[in-house]
Amino acid sequence: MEEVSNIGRRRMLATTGGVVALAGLGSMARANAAGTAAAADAKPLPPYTDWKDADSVIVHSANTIETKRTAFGSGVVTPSDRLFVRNNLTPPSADIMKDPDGWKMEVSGVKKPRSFTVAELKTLGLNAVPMVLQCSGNGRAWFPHKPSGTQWTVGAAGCVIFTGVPVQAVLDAVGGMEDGMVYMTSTGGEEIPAGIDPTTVMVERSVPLSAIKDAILAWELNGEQLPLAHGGPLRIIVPGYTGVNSVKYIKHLAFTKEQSPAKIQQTSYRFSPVGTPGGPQHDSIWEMPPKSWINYPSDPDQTVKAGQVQISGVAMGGMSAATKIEVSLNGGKDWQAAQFVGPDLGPYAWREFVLSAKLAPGTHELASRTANEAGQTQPEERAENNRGYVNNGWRDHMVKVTVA
Ligand SMILES: Nc1nc2c(c(=O)[nH]1)N[C@H]1C(S)=C(S)[C@@H](COP(=O)(O)O)O[C@H]1N2
Ligand SMILES: [Mo]
Repeated sequence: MEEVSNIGRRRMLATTGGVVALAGLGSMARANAAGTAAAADAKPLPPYTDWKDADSVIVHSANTIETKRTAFGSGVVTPSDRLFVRNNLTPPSADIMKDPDGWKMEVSGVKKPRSFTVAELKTLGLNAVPMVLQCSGNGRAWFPHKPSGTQWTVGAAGCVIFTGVPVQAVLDAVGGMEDGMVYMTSTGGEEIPAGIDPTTVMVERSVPLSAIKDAILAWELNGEQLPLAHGGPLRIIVPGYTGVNSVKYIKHLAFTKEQSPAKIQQTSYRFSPVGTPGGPQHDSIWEMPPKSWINYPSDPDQTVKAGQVQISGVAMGGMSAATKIEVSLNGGKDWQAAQFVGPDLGPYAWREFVLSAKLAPGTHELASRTANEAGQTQPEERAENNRGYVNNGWRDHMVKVTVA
């Protein structure tokens, strides 16, 4: 914890000093490369994630693991062993993965309430959804007021393919929902420690019923058994919404009149003014806005060779497809169209993009900005909010590169 907050302080100092862009990431990468002290501080992967590629991730804590900006790779799909991990509380025991098909989920707020095993769900329908999974706090490291929480830069996000049964097919199997319901509420399967008011810790999230349209209950990630770290045996996936709404190890799917009374619904994940704690009166963090960032070049310890450079990154549209992508070579003064490359995996996936540009020796501030089919654009500045959610400002995501 101490180490994280020190990095946070360094990052903030660098930012107020006017070195925007990669200042934070740079100090962290340099600290790791330079000091044996920092290297000794590098945390090991926690056991439930020991299959991850250690070189591709930053372990912030046992429950928060970030993909390095340089490790997204050049394929549109983020490899599972590089995908970020985020748990709000200790994940369930690995024992729940011994018989994944036997995992049970209760369904309520419907005409014929009942429970389903994963094996039963597998008979009801099948769909695969390529989508960006992104933590609400991705980009928090750049908020100048230093909100509490993990200091993610870009790596609490990945584009992955989840496979499972459409929620609508499950609803059809139980005769539809009861009248008057307003939310779909999912409960995580973590064990709540005895003696604690469950609402203060349980992961239970409500989303509007419109989210049902493309939601699935997933048992597969990138074509393989959904691992415990990512919510196996069963997880709800709400495409286009921030990560917290895709509840892992789901044990209860309810259609409800009210939002969950859990703290994680009522006061956390709320868009409140800086200095004001979140509450039910503030907007819930649900739908994601459009966002893009450059992944290459982005390594502050790497000098780029002068000449033709393939500037590349990812662009997501949020609730609709990313349809436009522009890159600036001079800190946002001038913009030019970049090209989408690689497969288009649908509205919820990100697109890779490239701009081939000639870079002269010196330092360059490279930025990208996107827009989606619905006409929403990626803004220059982050939208300030108390807990540092949904940062999509292109200025924060800009990279400063040295070309020699
Ligand atoms: N049951 C449960 N579901 C959860 C969480 C959790 O702590 N418990 N964390 C949420 C948050 S905040 C995020 S960003 C995503 C992260 O998904 P991942 O760990 O598969 O990357 O899971 C969400 N679903
Ligand atoms: Mo998150």
